[in-house]
Amino acid sequence: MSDDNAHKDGFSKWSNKDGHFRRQESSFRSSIEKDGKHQPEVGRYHLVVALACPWAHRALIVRKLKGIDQVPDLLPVHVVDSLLGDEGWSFVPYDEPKGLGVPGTGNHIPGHEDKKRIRELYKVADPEYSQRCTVPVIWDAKLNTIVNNESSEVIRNLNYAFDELIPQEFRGKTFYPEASRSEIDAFHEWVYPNINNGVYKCGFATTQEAYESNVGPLFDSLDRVEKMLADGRTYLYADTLTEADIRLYTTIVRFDPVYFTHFKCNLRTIRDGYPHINKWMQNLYWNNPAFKDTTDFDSIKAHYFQSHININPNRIVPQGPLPHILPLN
Ligand SMILES: N[C@@H](CCC(=O)N[C@@H](CS)C(=O)NCC(=O)O)C(=O)O
Repeated sequence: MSDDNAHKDGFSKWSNKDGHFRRQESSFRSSIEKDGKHQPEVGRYHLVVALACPWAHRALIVRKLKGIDQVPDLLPVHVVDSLLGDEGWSFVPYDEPKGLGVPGTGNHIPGHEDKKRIRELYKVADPEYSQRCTVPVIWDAKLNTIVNNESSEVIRNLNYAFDELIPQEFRGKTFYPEASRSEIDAFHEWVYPNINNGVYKCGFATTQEAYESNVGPLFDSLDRVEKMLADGRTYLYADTLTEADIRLYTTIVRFDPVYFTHFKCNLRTIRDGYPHINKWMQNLYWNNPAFKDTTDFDSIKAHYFQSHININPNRIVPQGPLPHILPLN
């Protein structure tokens, strides 16, 4: 375990001695590919997510956009409980499938019905593993191991991993188009640290200095995205949906319901302060089921407000903002 993650469990221990939150490096970095260790196959792979988690949410969106959800047993989803406790994420029965292909009773990976927590699965994959046990996870049931637990790589892999097994219309479809790669990569360079992870750096800061040094760059970066979208474009790049949209969406859709209050990201809301970002988000949510069907506001709110007891000791989940996302007009 690196110094950055010296504290194993408990959200009160998420920050370093200097009060700054630092996210750990993901450990499992393989991919599903033909002729590789993890070959594409029906009935072999599983996706473990928390509906609240913005990183796991990326994978759920791409799974649906690629039509992977349309092939039974190609990549079934296992949803963990919304509460992240001291022991990490737990597997619990989840009775509302929400169009995710989630089994109605129980959520365990076949063969691992005895596992109560995600950390037990990580131990199967690597008995020496001692870092935080995060979602998303792509699980290989044949080799009994984790293929990948880094969302940015999972979503790239899903672009092509199952292309021979999914319906024809989805084959070859990519959210990382060759012609826009340098622009998309450059976008991630400032959006990941300042926005995607930036909200966490504000929320998990344990000193005034740490908070203040992150809240400015967060809103400066939102201002920058707002300017990009001011020409009325539907998508960030190339007139088409790319991973830049997907990765930004999962943070923005959580912003007003959670980050604004819970993480103290409260200089402006998206709905009142960023009309172009708001419109871009509304369009994705209301016009594309891959976004709407995978966005579970109840789970999102329950997770953040109830799990981080150092931030919200009484675990009260606020009712608003209502509606959680404004209708398109
Ligand atoms: N870099 C990872 C980050 C994933 C991550 O941090 N997930 C959080 C949930 S939002 C998690 O599972 N945390 C569990 C824990 O810290 O115990 C990715 O993008 O996949």
